[in-house]
Amino acid sequence: MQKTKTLLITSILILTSLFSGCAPEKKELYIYNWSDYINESLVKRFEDENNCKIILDYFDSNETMYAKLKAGAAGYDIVFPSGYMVNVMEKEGLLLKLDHTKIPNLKNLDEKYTPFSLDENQEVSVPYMISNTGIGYLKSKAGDNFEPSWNIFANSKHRGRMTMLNDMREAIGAALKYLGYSINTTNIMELESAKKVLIGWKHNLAKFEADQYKNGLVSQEFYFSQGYSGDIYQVMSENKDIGYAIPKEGTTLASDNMVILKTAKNTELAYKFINFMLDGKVAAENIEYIYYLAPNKEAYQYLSDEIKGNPAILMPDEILKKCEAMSDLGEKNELYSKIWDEVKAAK
Ligand code: SPD
Repeated sequence: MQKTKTLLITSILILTSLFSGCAPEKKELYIYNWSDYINESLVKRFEDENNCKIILDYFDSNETMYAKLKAGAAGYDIVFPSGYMVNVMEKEGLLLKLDHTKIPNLKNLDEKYTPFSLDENQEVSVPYMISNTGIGYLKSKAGDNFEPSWNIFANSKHRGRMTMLNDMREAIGAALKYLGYSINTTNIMELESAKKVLIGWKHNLAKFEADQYKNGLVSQEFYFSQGYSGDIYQVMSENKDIGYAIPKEGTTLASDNMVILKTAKNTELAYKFINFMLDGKVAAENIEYIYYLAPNKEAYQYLSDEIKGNPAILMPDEILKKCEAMSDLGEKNELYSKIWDEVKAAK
């Protein structure tokens, strides 16, 4: 009788603790990424396989993300900066030095693209996606003889119907490319010329914006938008009139990367997540969904013909030659910030 009573009390205690919130809580992983930059079914799969919860937060430029972290935003485990921003964050001591034994799928990385990441040996970052920047446009507005050039933004006929990225390196970079200069120049004369061009273009823009512009193309509010390759391809199925082109003057190439912050609370889970994203099949599913290129040799065999034949994703050499990767300009970065402030303030 005593035994039955003890068993009953123990069972009641177990049940009470389960329903009173004492059950072990799920581990959490906080990820800070660009918007529309991950296949969320993969996030769900990782959560299920690892019995954890992923909390996603989004940014629209490297500078916004960096400013938020510097202003004290804590709690993120994994962040997705572009190559030049990895350098900046590394110099500031924000990044965890990576233990490669915890990321065996690093072997899948495609060495053709790893130099673009600027951290070629993955000391603090792992390449995630390669993208280029171009012009998303409405074919019906561009006409049959459209010759893609950054100078489309000088065309006052489309005033108020065009946007450029709210991203200082991308917007100034477009003006520099138009003038035939490097997107990494620190030459004051070249930067001043680019500023004048960009202010001229600004008069015809609806706005500088880096997130919703693609929906403006779908709704036909915007006719021409400077945009990221995959973002434009993501919305093409919603409006067949949308095209994407790389301007004849050339453009920027970005390698966005996964990093673990030194302040991360759950580094083990962060390593697991990075390794998961580097799995060949997972990377292929991600590419198919977001239309960017994961530089992953194992993934290519699983890609559809549509993706394989898309020159904005698996870029042929003649397109790659037109692209330039952004460097970290160190203290000279200030030159760009100053020009960007002047462009923003210009009437
Ligand atoms: N929606 C995701 C866009 C990310 C593209 N890469 C950003 C590169 C910035 N130079």
